[in-house]
Amino acid sequence: MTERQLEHLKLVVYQVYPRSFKDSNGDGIGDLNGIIEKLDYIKDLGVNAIWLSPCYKSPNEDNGYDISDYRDIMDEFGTLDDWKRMIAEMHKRGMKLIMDFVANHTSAEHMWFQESRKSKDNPYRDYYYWVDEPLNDWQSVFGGSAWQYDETTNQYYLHSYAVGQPDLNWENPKVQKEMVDVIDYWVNLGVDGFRCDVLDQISKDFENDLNANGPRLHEFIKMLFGRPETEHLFVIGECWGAKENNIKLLTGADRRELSTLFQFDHIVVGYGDGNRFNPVPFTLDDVSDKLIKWQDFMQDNDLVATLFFENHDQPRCVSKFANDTDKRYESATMMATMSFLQKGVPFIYQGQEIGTANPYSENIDDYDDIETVNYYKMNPKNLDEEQLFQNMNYGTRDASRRPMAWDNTENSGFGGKPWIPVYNRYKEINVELDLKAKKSVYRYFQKLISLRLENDAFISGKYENITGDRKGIYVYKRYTETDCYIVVCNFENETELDISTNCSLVLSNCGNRVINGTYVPYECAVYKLNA
Ligand code: TEU
Ligand code: CA
Repeated sequence: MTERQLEHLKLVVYQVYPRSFKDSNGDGIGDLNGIIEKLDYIKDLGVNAIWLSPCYKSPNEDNGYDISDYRDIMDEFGTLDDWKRMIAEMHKRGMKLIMDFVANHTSAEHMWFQESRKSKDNPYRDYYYWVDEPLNDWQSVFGGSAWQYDETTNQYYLHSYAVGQPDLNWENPKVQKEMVDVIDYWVNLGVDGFRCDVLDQISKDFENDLNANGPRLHEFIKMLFGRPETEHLFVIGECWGAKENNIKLLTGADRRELSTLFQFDHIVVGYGDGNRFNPVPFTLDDVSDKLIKWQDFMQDNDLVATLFFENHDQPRCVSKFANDTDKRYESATMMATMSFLQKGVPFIYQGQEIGTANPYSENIDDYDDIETVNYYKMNPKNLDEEQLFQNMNYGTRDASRRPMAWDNTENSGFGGKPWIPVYNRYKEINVELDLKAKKSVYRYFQKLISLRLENDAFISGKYENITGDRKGIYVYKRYTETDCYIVVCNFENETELDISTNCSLVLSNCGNRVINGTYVPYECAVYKLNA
């Protein structure tokens, strides 16, 4: 590992989805001043970096992932001056700011696209992909053909996501230059890194029918991030399609591309054919199998991994993977322990630190996510209403987008009447209550993070899976030449453990215990080997 990689392994990132975090002016929409109000809350968790989902100008067809101006702030969120105050307040507290960078597509309302669609000889025409007939049968991730007919010029344009999210044509050198300029604009304003939305899609290969990981991907990424001006950045690529060989190329320390990437094998467990609205049975062993595979691979190749179970596109992990009722505290803390003490960079999604559970609704008006609403309208498998809503509740992205529950007052302490309903269970699961609770998820996260940051075994130390052929439990080691820790994460059943070691307990979610014996459902514990 290089010095730079070791620096990155010391990061603990908290993701803020601005629309749903904190509304400071009562209009029902989270905003930048709301984030500033809560910086101490975030900081107290022990994190040292914030990934902010898009806060740029946007018509919000896909909640900010459709950008109409890369250089300005969405009106509802505030102004560029608010943003400057926000980053200054973060830096004052020793927290880095990682901005979201959406390079694959713009909003259809972006000036480039407004111009582009006007005529075939418009100077912006080749900023996007225009064709006489669809080139293939690619489907939009949000449903329907990825090719949209446009009357003005009697041609089709490509949109891998919403109709209002036309894909940029990265083969055009002008597009490359524009996007490099956007990066430099924010770097000059002091940002510390970028999380790059669906980055593997910026290079496509139409001949071989690939809408991601095309032949020029590495070249494009180097243009963005392989320059002296960008050397200091922490850059994470969202790369759904990255396979082993490509991951080595994307994140190799000597490659000047990405610091790390999000990879989703452990996340799509439970999604039949990779489809979030197609629940299939699974066990936590299926999940830990994926974690082990990627831990081994990333370590063997000297690469920095990401560690996460939640983000703004995924259900709450206690609900999807564990128990969000009587074992909610145990589930939330065990899942965190299972993930965040492994080797890599932990990412906490807002609300995960209080064990937020999925909401439930069988009313379409309670949904906002374009992917979910389209699924409902299209009902591709012709399901009856009840089954349809069951699938929606299982996979909807809205599950993580309801307003952060700060307390049990009106609107869950979020602010004005929110743009999307509050969490059904906010009176029972909110920040104020959790902080006071005997079993506080937040307090456990604090201990977990400080344990991680204060012991090099969890940073540069080696990872070793020692689960063996045991089922229903995940046991791994983190160690340096001087220290060794054993992390035990039990799943939904009681499990007997019998390991011959001499060690002492350093953290647990079910009280005092020793390493051997019966673990109760969702119990976890961390031990330090005695010298
Ligand atoms: O997501 C990429 C992506 O393909 C999936 O997460 C997707 O949201 C889909 O749900 C798979 O079922 C990124 C962003 O994280 C997401 O919020 C955006 O909607 C999307 O890109 C488009 O910008
Ligand atoms: Ca507001």
